[in-house]
This record gives sequence, C-alpha cells and structure tokens, in this order.
Amino acid sequence: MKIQLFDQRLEPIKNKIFQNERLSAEDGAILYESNDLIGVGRLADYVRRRRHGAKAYYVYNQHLNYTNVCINRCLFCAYAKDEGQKGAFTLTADDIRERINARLDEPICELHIVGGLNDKLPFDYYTDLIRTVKEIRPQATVKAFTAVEIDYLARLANLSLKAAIQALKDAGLGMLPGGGAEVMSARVRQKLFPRKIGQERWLEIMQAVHEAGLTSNATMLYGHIETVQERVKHLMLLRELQDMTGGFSAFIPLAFHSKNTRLAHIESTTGFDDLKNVAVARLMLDNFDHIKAYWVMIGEKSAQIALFFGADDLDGTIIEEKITHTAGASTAKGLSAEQMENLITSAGFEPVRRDSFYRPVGV
Ligand code: V47
Ligand code: SF4
Repeated sequence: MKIQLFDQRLEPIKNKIFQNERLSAEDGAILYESNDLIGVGRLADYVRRRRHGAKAYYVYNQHLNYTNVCINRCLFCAYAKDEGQKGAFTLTADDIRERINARLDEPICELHIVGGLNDKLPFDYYTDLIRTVKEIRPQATVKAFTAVEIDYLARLANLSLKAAIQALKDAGLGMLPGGGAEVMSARVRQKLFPRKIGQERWLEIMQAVHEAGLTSNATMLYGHIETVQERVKHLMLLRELQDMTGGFSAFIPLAFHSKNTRLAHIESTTGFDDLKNVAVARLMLDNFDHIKAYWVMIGEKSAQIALFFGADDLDGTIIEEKITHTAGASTAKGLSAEQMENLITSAGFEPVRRDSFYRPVGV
C-alpha cells in the first residue's frame, strides 16, 4: 500500500505502522509537530480501516448532570458553581425521574451521568441515583462518575476504593466515562486544577475500576497550556495502563473551550489541531479499540471529517449537553439518530448503532 507523505520524518513511522510495530514517545512528538496533517491523517486512516473497515459507531444516549456545585473549581471549567451561587443546582431523585421519564419513548441505551463534587451530598445519593435510573430504564447502561468523583465518593464514605466501586457496581453502575485526568502533568495540574486528583490517583482508580470488571473510557483535555511533550506523556501513560488491564474502551480527545472560564484569553482550538489530536491518538494508542470524535467539542463538521483521521466513533445523540455549552460551545445540544447516521453515510462510512460496549443494537 502506498501512502504519500510530504514530511519525510513520517517515513520511519509509516514503516513501523506497516509492520505493526509500536510507536515511541519520539514518534509521538514528531506526529504532533508535523505540519503534514494529511500525511498523519492517512496513516491514522490506514490503522483505523485495518481495525474497523468502514464501520463508524454512534450511540443513542442521554446526558444527565446531577449537580454543578463543585469544590474543586478547576480554572478551565465554566460549569462549576459554589453552593448558593446563582445558577447552582442539584437534582433530587424526583428531578432525575422526571428527566428520564421525559424521554421514555426514545430508544436510549446509555445514560452518561457526571457532576461536580458537592460536599452536601451523602454517599447514598449516588447509589440511589443509579438505582433510580435503573428502575426506570433497566436495560440501559449507566455510564457514570469520572475517576475524580470515584475518589471523592470513596473518601466521603470512608470506604476503600475497592469497596466504593463494588457498592456502585451493586447499585447498577455499568461503566465509567473518561474524564478527570485532563493532561497528566504535575506542572499543568498545579496551574489549572490544583485541587483535583493527580495522575497517580487517576491511574490507580482506573486500574481498580478495571480490576472490578468494569470498563472505562479515557480522555485528554488539549488546547490550553499543555506542551507536545505533555500530550505524548499522557498518551504513553494511558497505553501503559491499558497494557496491564485492557479495561479502556475508547479514547476521546477533548478540545478546550475557554468562554466563561478564568482562561478566557486562550483562543479556541483550530480544525488542524482537532484533527491532529484524533489522528495522533489513533496512532499512539495501538491498544485502544476506539477513538471518539466528540462532535459536541469539535462540531459535527469536523467530527465527520475526523472519521478519515482515525476516529471510528462519533459518540452519541446526547440530548442535553451542559459542560461544554457553558464554556461557549456553539454546537447543538443534541443530534437525532438520523442526523448522526447522515454524518456517517454521507462520508461513505457504514453506521453502526452501538451500546456502551460496542455491541451493535438493532434499530
Ligand atoms: O474531565 C471541563 C472536560 C470532562 C471543559 O467517556 C472541558 O464517553 C472543554 O469526561 N472545555 C468531562 N472540556 C467530560 C467527559 C466526557 C465527555 C464525553 C464523553 C465521555 C466518555 C467523557 O470535560 C472533564 C474536563 O476535561 N471539560 N471543562 C471546557 N471548558
Ligand atoms: Fe469540578 Fe469537574 Fe469542573 Fe473541575 S472540571 S471544577 S472537578 S466540575
């Protein structure tokens, strides 16, 4: 197979890819630094098609944010509020019931549930939340709580990590979303999210989650103050843990949105960087099955093009996204299944509606 590359530094990387050889951290840095976006994209597309052919996945899901009250107050977050501040909210069990019931006629198979760290909520709130959702939608997967919330919950209930995860699993937790690691760098953490757990704890929690028999996703927040080396390190750490546990399902690059945050001076990410992050992830994370182009963050148009740059999944219908929209995202708050399928088929890919575990679901 011939892949034309304009940046000659990509040639040895291409040879490794053809021979199924793992890329190094140095290769990762070259991929990020190269201006040959199309060349990097072709390599990622080659790997993507080797693994998934023309299939492109999406999920019929619903997002639910149970509270925006958060004691961490990361500098990049526009979503969090202090208790009592205007716009602060915490959903009661009835509110949650109402939101799930309002969509009962739709074939939702995943509920994506995350929130802030609200120190007024007891541990039972979280197990009850999962039970309430499962009562109404027993067939749906509850994909809930980032590693940051798991750490907080275990400490709140004075439980070991293992016991806390087990209690949530017993209540019906089905898998974990990928947030909370941001960029695994002590430097960035100290500047942007000093109160949030660091990389060791994030990795420890993901390992415990995988050992408890649950899968999770992984993300990376890019486009703020992180360096290329820090991005590469982040991917290497994820790849290392995946070698150990095999518990990561998908990786999702998250484009930073600065509006209404304390980093409002930082420009939005560019189309170049959005596509590059998808492609580099596809190439570096050789042990991850799925790379998601999260349309909420990069827009439907770029997400569709990202299918040619290594992405095999567009995430979901979502219905009511809050975190990125509070930070100025101009995308829709939800897409219909028809819109998702149209993005996929009009690019020549084959749509597969999936559940949380990438099993095809009948339409
Ligand atoms: O960890 C917060 C990010 C994450 C901003 O697993 C921001 O399928 C951009 O984890 N601009 C939570 N990003 C979201 C998350 C997620 C999203 C979609 C799919 C999945 C999945 C997981 O949101 C946080 C943080 O990195 N975030 N503020 C912002 N201003
Ligand atoms: Fe809280 Fe998460 Fe926002 Fe940080 S990103 S302030 S932990 S809600």
